[in-house]
Amino acid sequence: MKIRHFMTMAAAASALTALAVMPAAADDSRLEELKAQGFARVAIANEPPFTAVAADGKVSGAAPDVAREIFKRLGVEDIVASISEYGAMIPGLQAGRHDVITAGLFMKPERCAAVAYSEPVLCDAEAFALKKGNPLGLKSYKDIADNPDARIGAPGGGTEEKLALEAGVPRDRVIVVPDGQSGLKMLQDGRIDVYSLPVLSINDLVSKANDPNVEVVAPVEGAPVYCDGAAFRKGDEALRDAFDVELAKLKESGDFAKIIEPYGFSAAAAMSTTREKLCAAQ
Ligand code: 6CS
Repeated sequence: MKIRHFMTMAAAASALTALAVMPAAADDSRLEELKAQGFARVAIANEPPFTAVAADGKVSGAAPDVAREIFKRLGVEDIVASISEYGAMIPGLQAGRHDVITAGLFMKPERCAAVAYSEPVLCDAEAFALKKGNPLGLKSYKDIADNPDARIGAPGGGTEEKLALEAGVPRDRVIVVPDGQSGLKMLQDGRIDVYSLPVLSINDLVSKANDPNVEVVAPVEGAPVYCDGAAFRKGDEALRDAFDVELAKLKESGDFAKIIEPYGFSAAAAMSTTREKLCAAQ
């Protein structure tokens, strides 16, 4: 075998060996698709301060603002939001109607099984909006279950609906409410006795309502503090991982706090926990 030929064979063998041990390049095809698309389609609920859509269509809120900044750093120019009920967000993501959910969709084991969450972004406890003086003495979801007259309003497919049902509130006393304004109106009209959302959402709603007959109970006794993450489709883990790299840089640099704390969220709360812990919590 001529030396030259031998070297070629040897070179080919060593190249094949090198390829065999080289980690497969992360599949960044989805990110390349979004870059080419020029925007990421995000699902939101329009529940300030987590997410908000102004009369002129401008999208804001802590979750979209974090996502917009991260996607920009990834080379995806902008985000385009569509409003969805919480219960429809994951099916919409799985059906390809959204590229990511950035809505304060709290991490819970059953959701963690259905989507690929980023690391934590927004954390909050739960709250009640109810009649001034809290005439039924409602401080927990169990209090609502124990009072046969108490009706609770909560988002369809949302965490508060699930907490009420798990506390034993019968289905016919858990009223699905599409949005904050409807929930407030139903409370004011006496069609529900308590409306439940996360603390910052209830505080935003009640402070804007400026109604002396409505008061807030927060935090709801016995209810956990939840954190959301950006929720990606299973299979888009490479895109999620790229998002997480930029999220970690944002947290490290202090820019994360600059985005979310003016909305009332705590950067320290999100940075004190992890997706692994939140997805494992029972
Ligand atoms: O993740 C959820 O289900 C809850 N998250 C927010 C931000 N509002 C209500 C909803 O039920």
